[in-house]
Amino acid sequence: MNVLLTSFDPFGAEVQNSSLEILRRLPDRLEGISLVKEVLPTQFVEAPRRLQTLLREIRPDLVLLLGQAGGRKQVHFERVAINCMSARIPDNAGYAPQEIPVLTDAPAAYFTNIPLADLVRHLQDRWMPAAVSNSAGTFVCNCLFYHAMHQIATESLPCLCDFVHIPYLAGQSHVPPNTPCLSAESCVSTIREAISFLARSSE
Ligand code: PCA
Repeated sequence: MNVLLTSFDPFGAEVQNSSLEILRRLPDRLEGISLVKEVLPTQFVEAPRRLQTLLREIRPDLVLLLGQAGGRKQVHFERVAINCMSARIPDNAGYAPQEIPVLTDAPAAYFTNIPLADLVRHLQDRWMPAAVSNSAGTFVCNCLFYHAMHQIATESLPCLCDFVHIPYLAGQSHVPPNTPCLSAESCVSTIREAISFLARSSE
């Protein structure tokens, strides 16, 4: 079984990205499963381009795309990727699309193909800080998620895929006061358990 995990580099005025911190703390092997870890640039054009190549080369059975969502309180497993880009700030290439589709002549949205509710219930039963999110936003994370689901659909790839938003981490630099955050340890445990659960569910 092959698992691909991606994270993003810091963006905007930030010097850290919680998704990158979590990716670094995850092992290369987990219960006999090999984890391929890749850091993608926070760029609308370049990140999906790199992911497209990775999906073709690695042919993963499971892809978890990790990104930071500062201000959220839990690890959020995203339900849906929408065909819209609208950036509040420029990406790391200076590009800030406004109200344009990710792809023309493509569906309005794609749902994740993981067993979302079962996964989140499983994690919550173990007191892990997990929840379903119904919006991945309209910035680079949603764009990457949309491209991944579109490729899986159009190339009929046998691959489970979801986007996971990680809150700020305790001790992360430049976090505004009174902003929710989680410990890196609890985020890592949540992602590890999610990988184990999804690996079992895809057998
Ligand atoms: N979070 C941003 C893009 C990169 C990241 O880590 C987002 O939620 O779109």
